[in-house]
Amino acid sequence: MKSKIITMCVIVLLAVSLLTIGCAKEEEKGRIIGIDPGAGLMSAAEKALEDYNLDNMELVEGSDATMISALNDAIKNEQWVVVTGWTPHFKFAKWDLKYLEDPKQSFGGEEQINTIVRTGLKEDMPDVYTFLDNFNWTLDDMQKIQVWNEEEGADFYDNAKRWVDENEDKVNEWIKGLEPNSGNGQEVELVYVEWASEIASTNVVRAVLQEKLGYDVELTSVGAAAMWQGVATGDVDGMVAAWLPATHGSYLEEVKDQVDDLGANLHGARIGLVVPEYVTIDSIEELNENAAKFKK
Ligand code: PBE
Repeated sequence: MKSKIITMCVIVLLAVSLLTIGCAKEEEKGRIIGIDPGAGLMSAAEKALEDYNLDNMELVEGSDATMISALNDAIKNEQWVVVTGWTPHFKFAKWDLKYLEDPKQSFGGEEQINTIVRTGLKEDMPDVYTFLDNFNWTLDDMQKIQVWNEEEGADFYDNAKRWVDENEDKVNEWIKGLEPNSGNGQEVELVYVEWASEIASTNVVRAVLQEKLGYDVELTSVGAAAMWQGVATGDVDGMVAAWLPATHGSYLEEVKDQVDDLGANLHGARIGLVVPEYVTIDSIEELNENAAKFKK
């Protein structure tokens, strides 16, 4: 009887200590600081974990804002940190950062950002359609507003109006041939996700529609899946935030027959894993063996 009890105790003790070791191991994984789970970038990062067998690393969910605050904290203390990142983004203007090389192309190659509108917009609001079809700008344009948006107390819409004022030639190209202020306060509904890049672009489009063409724009911020669904069902008029071909490729695939794809509004975008310059690895392949340096 006694020996049975002892054996039981030993088994229980062993089980508990094995569990503890297991949990501790989990906690010891290096962290890739991610963003919102609906972002295409997060699926690509999950794919990278598999493609490169990054067993010692884990992907942490958050948002653009929490990713930036983790990056900020690490840089202040010169600690190693790796985040899911993209271009255009103000973080590249603010800090010295680099993309980790991605020889397996888990994050795809060069991306473009497309404008997608609901079917029927062309007939219902031809001027809005024409402007959205014409809207296109550069990496520098978009990054510039993002930097303004980062300033203390910044107002995104004021900054968009400022950009529109300072870039008259470009804006006039987008609205060439359209009657100024002919929108008569008609409502246009745009949808976006609160990524720094899309806050910038969507507010610029809103500024042109309101200040130049006389429409009343309602902006709704949602998750990536709802953004695509909103346009596909016709609940909203459109969005300027479709990262393609890879990042939102699966979202487009689902609804491609239900939306009107107006093509690129920006070329040369990119997604990947980003580290501060002082982090002395260059490739995603090196993350696993250095996982311990990317702990919390
Ligand atoms: N992003 C910014 C988005 C698209 C725009 C790269 C975070 C994404 O991953 O879905």
